[in-house]
Amino acid sequence: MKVIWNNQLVEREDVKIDMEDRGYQFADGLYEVIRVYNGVLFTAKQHIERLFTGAKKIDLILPFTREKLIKLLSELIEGNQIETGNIYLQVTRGVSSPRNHAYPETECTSTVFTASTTSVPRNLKMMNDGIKVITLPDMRWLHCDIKSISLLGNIMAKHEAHKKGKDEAILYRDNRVTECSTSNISIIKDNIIYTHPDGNLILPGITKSVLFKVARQAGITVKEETFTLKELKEADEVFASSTTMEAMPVIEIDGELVGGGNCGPVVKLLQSLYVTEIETECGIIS
Ligand code: DCS
Repeated sequence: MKVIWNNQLVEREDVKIDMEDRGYQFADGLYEVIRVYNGVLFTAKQHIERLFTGAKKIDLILPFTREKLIKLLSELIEGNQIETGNIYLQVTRGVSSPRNHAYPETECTSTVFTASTTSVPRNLKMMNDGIKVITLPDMRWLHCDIKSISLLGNIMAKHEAHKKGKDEAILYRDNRVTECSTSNISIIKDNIIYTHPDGNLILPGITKSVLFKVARQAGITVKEETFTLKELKEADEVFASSTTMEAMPVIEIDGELVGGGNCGPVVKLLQSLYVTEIETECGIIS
């Protein structure tokens, strides 16, 4: 399998990362997951913009321009012949030896950039049947807007859900729902979509931004306002959203059914509007 390592397409076995890489030692780095449909990157510009915004927030100097990155990722898709799948990319701050929490002055940094692909079909069954979730206190840090590779808080929440035989964990702070361990969360009440506003407590998801754009175009009101756990459980419909999940109906929360345990009409509509967006950018998928 081909991967990108520091702006070169190489065989995966040829990658060498220093054991003192700050990504390995401190999780000092950023990542993105970008979806590929028909061999074409979907919403790549938005993902790359979020990466550049995150890099600015943590003084990370990215080793490429936006244009160069798109070119490299396209070569990677081509190299691995990916039709429907994901690109995972990450950039770390590189080596600072000996180990030292403080990062070096910007001029001395040597970032490490890697990217790989996986072929993953759209999970149509799950998008139709929906997922079951639990709720948990949001124990993560207060810079959730940064797509950091430091994901211990997220993986602990996801693992808790899996231990209970569920698919995802919805997180809350002070009784207000923030997001899920690997996705954003929105509810629908009386045909209005509610979701936590962007800010430092959630990741500004690209998928939700696409979904809200098409929802508003279709005349659906979207309110970027917080909602409580009680409002979550009393919602008409609930959906998680992410690059890999698209608009994913939530049909059970903490053992209680949502919307009678079926994907509701608003989420169904959002799913089909999302497919139209994909097809506009990447060609026909259905
Ligand atoms: N919130 C969290 C905590 C996430 O990890 C993700 C995506 C999202 C929201 C949704 O963001 P996008 O709509 O931009 O994907 N998580 C990625 C991940 O780690 N795997 O797949 C998607």
